[in-house]
Formats: sequence, structure tokens, C-alpha cells
Amino acid sequence: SHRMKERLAYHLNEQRQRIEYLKKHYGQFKVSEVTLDQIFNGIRGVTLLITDTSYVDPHQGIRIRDFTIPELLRVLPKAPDSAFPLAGGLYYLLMTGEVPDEAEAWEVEATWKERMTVPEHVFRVIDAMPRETHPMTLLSQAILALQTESIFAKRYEEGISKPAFWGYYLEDSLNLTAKLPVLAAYIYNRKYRHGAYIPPHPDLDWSANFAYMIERSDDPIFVELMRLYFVLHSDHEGGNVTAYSANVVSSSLADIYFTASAGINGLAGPLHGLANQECTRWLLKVLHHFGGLPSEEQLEDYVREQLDKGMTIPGYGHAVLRTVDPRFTALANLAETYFPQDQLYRLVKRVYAVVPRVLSSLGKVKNPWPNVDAISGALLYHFGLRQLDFYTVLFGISRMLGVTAQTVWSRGLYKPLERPKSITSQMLEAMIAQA
Ligand code: AMX
Repeated sequence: SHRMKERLAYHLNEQRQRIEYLKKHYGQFKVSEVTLDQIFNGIRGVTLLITDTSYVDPHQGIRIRDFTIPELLRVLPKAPDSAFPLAGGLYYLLMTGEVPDEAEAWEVEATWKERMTVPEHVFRVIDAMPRETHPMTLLSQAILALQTESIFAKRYEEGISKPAFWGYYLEDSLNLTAKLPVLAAYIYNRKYRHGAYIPPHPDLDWSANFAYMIERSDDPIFVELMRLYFVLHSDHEGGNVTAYSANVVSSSLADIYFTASAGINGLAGPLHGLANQECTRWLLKVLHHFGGLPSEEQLEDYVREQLDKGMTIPGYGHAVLRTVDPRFTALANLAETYFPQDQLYRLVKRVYAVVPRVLSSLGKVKNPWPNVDAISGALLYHFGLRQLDFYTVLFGISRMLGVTAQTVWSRGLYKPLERPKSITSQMLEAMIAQA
């Protein structure tokens, strides 16, 4: 994808100049202040990162390169016979900030196709693990095993200078992202389908290929779901655990494989990416408890009981969002169009009718609205993807599109090693005493 690289080079150059200007003229401009509370509360609400690929607007949700989700679904070139975008076009947008035309989107898809072959040793690493290993462990290990292929690491050892870094990070990123659907499908097939390896289909786009490699491409609606899903989960600004971990790791000039693996490890936490697994488990538990769909009254009692026991309601709340996650809405639209009668989906809707009101009544939950995890698993479940612990792998391969784009930008903008200062609690007390 020469075009993408060319446009990226152009935009990086322009952006470097803008940053130079800002540093020169506004170097002392105060962006945020940090209170003791914020430090003890996960640095929440402290602006300390600049990320150009996307921004989580508290009231509009994620804006990828300034496009809201509905806008994004409208402007990106669509996959063949599909209502949803090509992942290649999304990657072009994430990388360059420009909406690609169809040819540019297909160029990324074609580049991916050339690079999909996974070295044998990566499969052997997955094979060596016990069958009960969590698929996120396997994904992280597989990505790390691919580190043998890093072009950046080799060139760096040979001796290259800063302006050359991003180009090799880009090559590595294209090589890695090309292989992610293959890795995900291999993990799925090995863990749940007794090892069948299905090589990618040369005619299919990135998203459809994943469906093909787990032998589900005969259902066009499932393929559509995959295309939508991979767009929706691709990026969520720079401060979420995945992106933040990845950014710090890559600031040490660890290559994209180390970087992506670090991001995946963060995504594997239950408060973050694993929430979709937890959420689906919870929905199934509710169905089981009531022997079917509960009424709104029954559901409300059940939710209040859970909260009284100190449990959280998975899929609701968000560290930044203060509205219904537009990714939730996009997935709900798909379900509403194709399978409104699905029992689990109907439960999702019922929970949506009840939980925001209940959470609001607690008076402490900053965002009572559903996030993407409140629905994504239910849709996968509808299509027979019933291995809940696999769900975050799909989230992960999508999110690596954003993470790798962010990383290429960080290296392209010559961002330095990231290293916040820490002090001891005793020193903090001394600072307060002296103030
Ligand atoms: N159910 C019950 N209580 C909740 C809640 C929920 N869904 N969401 C928030 N609260 C509670 C918190 O536990 C906290 O209580 P405390 O003061 O007694 O400890 C209080 O409300 C204030 O929390 P907050 O400032 O509103 O949220 P946060 O930024 O600290 O945490 C999140 C955000 C997502 C971890 C939290 O809402 C949560 O645990 N939700 C359920 C899990 C989930 O859906 N995670 C997915 C997030 C999206 C993603 O990363 N994929």
C-alpha cells in the first residue's frame, strides 16, 4: 500500500511542523493540573496524552479521525455486497486521517493478502500450550512469537536514525495486522474445533476472511457482523488500558510485536476488554435464573439484589463516556434488522430498559448507560459463537488496528521515551505538610 505510506509521510511531516511550532511558542502552556484525588483515582480526567487517531467524546462517543460511528459507517468504502466498510479502508483512515476511495481501501486489503502467511513456529507456540489456556493468552503469545519477523528490530540493530523509524514500524504493522485474522481463526479452530487449520481465502476481504477461516462465511449476516464489529472496536483514543500500555512499551522503541502483545495483555483484564465475556455470561445467567426472559419488574429486583451484594452490572458504565455508547447502538441496529426476536437480544433490550434507571438511582455511577460490551457478545452468541472466552480475541484483533496506527504516529512524531515521575506516600505527606 504505497499510497497509504505516501499520504502518511505527508501528514507526519506536516504534523511534526505543527508540533514544533506549538512547542516553540506555547511550551509553557498549562494543559492540566493534577490533584491528589486524581492521582489516587487512576489519573482519571487528567489530560496528559495527545492521540490523533481518535477521541472519545463523553457525549457523542468515539470519533475516529473526527468521524462519529454513524458518519464512519457512511463515509468508508464498503465491502462487496455489504452495508459495512472494508477494514482496509478503516486502516487507511486511521493511519492517514484521510477517507480513502475504494481503490485506496483495496490497496490496503491487497497488501494484507500478500502478508497473511504465518510462520510455522508461531502455530507451534500455540500448539504447545494446554488446551484450557485462555485464548487471550494464546493471542498475546502468538503475537510475541511473531517478533522474530520484526523488520524494525533488525534495522535498529544495524543502526538507523529517528526519521527512518516509522517506516519500519509501518511495515511491521502491516505484516502483523495482516496475520491477525489468521491467528484468531487458528486459536479458535485449535481450541474449540480440534485443530482444523483453514488457510485464508485469496478473494475475501480481511473481515470476511476471519469468518471464512472459522467456516462461518456461508452466513452473510455473520460476515456483516464481523465487518461491523471490527470497525467498532478498532480504536478508543490513547488513554484506555490497551492503548496506554502499548504506547508506553513502544516509547522504549520496543517493536510493534512487543507493543501489540502488551496492549493485548491489558485488554485481557475484566474491567476492560474481558468485560464482554463477563457481560454475556451475566446475560445467560439471568436467562437461566428466570428460565427465560424476565419481566422488567423481575429484572429490576434482580439487579437491585446484585447491587446490594456489591456486584457491578457488566456492560454498564464507562470511565469517559457519559451517554449510550454509539457502538452499542450500531450493533443493536444490526440485531433489530436481522433477528429482533432472538431471546438473548431481547434480554439485552430489556436490561437496557431497566439498568440505567437503577444505576442512576444509586447516585454515584457517573455513567449509567450501556457500553459496547453490553451487547457485542449476545450478537456473537446468536450466530453460534458460544465460546465466551474467545470474544475478547475479536475485540483484540480489531483494536490492534488502532494501536498500530497510534504507534506508527508516535514514532513518526518522534515521541520520546515515556517516563512519568513517581514519589513515595511519605514524600507526598511531607509535601502537604510544607504547603
Ligand atoms: N454496576 C455497578 N456499579 C457501578 C457500575 C456498574 N456497571 N459502574 C460504576 N459503578 C460504581 C463504581 O463501582 C463506583 O462505586 P464505588 O464508588 O463504590 O467504588 C461508582 O459507581 C463510581 O464509578 P464511576 O466513576 O462511574 O466508574 P469508573 O470510571 O470508576 O469505572 C467501569 C468504569 C467501566 C470500570 C465501571 O463502570 C464498571 O465496572 N462497569 C462494569 C464493567 C464494564 O462494563 N466494563 C467495560 C468498560 C468498557 C471497556 O473497557 N470495554
